[in-house]
Amino acid sequence: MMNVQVNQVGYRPNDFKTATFRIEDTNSVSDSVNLEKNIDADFRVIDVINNEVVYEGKMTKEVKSESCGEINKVADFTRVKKPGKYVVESNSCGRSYEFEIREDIYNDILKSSMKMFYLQRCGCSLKEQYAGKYAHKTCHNTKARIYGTDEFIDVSGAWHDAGDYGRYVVAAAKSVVDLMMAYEMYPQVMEASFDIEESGNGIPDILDEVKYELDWMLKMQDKKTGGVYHKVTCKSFPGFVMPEFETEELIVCPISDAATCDFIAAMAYAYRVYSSLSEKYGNKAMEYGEAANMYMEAANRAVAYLEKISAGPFTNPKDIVTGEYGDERTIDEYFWAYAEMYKTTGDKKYEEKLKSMNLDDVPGELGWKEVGDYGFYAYITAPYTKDEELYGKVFKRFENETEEKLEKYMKDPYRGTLYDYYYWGCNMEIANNAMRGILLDKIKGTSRYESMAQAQLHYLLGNNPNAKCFVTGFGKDSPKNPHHRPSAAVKSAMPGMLVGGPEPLLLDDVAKAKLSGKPAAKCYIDELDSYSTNEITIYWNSPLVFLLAHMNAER
Ligand code: G3I
Ligand code: 9MR
Ligand code: ZN
Repeated sequence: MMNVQVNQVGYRPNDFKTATFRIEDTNSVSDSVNLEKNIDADFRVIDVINNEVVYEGKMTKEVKSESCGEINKVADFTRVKKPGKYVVESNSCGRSYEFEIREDIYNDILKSSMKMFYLQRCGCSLKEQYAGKYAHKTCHNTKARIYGTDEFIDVSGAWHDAGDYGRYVVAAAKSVVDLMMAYEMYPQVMEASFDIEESGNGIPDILDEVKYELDWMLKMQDKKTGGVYHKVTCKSFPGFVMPEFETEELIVCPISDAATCDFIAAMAYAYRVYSSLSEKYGNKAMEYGEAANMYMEAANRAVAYLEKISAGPFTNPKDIVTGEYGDERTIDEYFWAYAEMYKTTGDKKYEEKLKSMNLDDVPGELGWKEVGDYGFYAYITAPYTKDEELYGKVFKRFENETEEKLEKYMKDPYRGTLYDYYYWGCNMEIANNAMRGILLDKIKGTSRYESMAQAQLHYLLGNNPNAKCFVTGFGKDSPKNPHHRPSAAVKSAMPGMLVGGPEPLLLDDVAKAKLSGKPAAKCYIDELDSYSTNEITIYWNSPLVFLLAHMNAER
């Protein structure tokens, strides 16, 4: 393995840039034989085209990282700004991969990570013109049985969740909201086409893509009660086939609180975005305005449901083994739902509901399971008068959580924000932490978290202890065998997908067999069957899109 890690894709000229040198691998004798401790104090950046040293600098002191099982030094080369091709090197660690500095370095990866959503579309056929080798016939378009009944409903549409073909409401909610946030914060960047069927219709592709998911979510709402079904999948996972070959009966699982709350949050959010489009894009946007009204009505009906009924937390019915997305504690989902309703309507009744919750019981996070930070952000940015006490508390929570990440960032030699907290899908946490910093900076008008945010992208794209660019199809060494059925079926990794990353609990057979004894941050393996480390999901890509939009914005 290389001993010098950088962002393998590269940097924009004005980005913060650091490289991480592995001075010693405390976990493996064989990897550290030629590394004499303390030899390196200096590093160089070399222009590989002219073979010229363009920068020399001093590394930091040694940093010991338990979770990586390494002793590292960090080299800052932010001052190298000239577009070109470079490597970073030191006497004893050798060279990094070659990387580029270029103004538009993140254009392709942003497009590709956005195109991923189109390629995950369900309930339609994907044409070769847009999908290349991932084209497929119409999938999952038969009516689905409502669990335990003889009633069948149409729930076609959505994006396939992940490496499997399930469609889950809580996962959908996070994804659409991240993408809408990216569009709202970086409209110029996110108006770019990513070459889908709707391209050229005068409306940004991202809005058509998100609408595809939102319109499916509408179908997941029970017409009678307004409650929202948790998920639709078959009873179990299929083999590694293209989606149209998963033909078992589709089953809609029961309504849950979490799905209903997340649905409200996403729909209330979508109303704000889609109702205002005709101001920007004129008559072309008429039908989006009509959709917006449907989203708002749907949100209201779901609120009415929650006011009458509590469906409680979801657990898989006994004969269904697909992703559970279970959650015992849903106070954060309630907080998010009512905060978005408040932000959209200004109706004080929603603020009253927020005030009645004990904030200490509301977990933060920007996940599928813990969603409090979305609620905090919505309340903080709601354009209405706010209860001073509640506002103060919410703001503190959001700020404290971001500060905790900043501390971890400063301690971690790879400049990630996990430090010692690695779990299934933790690459999402990396992207989320960048997002949280960016949002807080925006609220406060500061740039305190900017270097942390940028470093999270550099981590994901190669500056990490696994020396991997975790996005398929990019960088010098990216996953070739993601746990993703279409990729496996056509024997080629679909590009633009962020894999989950290290999971030290070793939760699949490959991980158990091949990762045992590794330090936490290195419990990752690029094998098809390692679903706990090498799967992909829509809600890991969505914060990546947000971060890439930020990186591409005018700076
Ligand atoms: O909530 C706890 C937290 O309190 C604790 O600190 C942390 C540390 O281990 O764990 C947290 O729970 C984790 C949970 O995700 C929430 O992040 C569990 O350990 C972890 O095992 C669980 O993994 C989930 C996995 O399904 C298994 O349930 C992933 O987040 C989730 O992304 C994944 O989702 C699957 C779907 O079920 C099916 N489709 C594919 C998708 C991706 O693998
Ligand atoms: O492919 C499934 C993946 O999407 C899930 O995240 C994972 C955990 O629920 O399960 C995968 O399916 C495997 C199943 O759990 C066990 N048998 C092998 C399946 C494919 O590897
Ligand atoms: Zn499908």
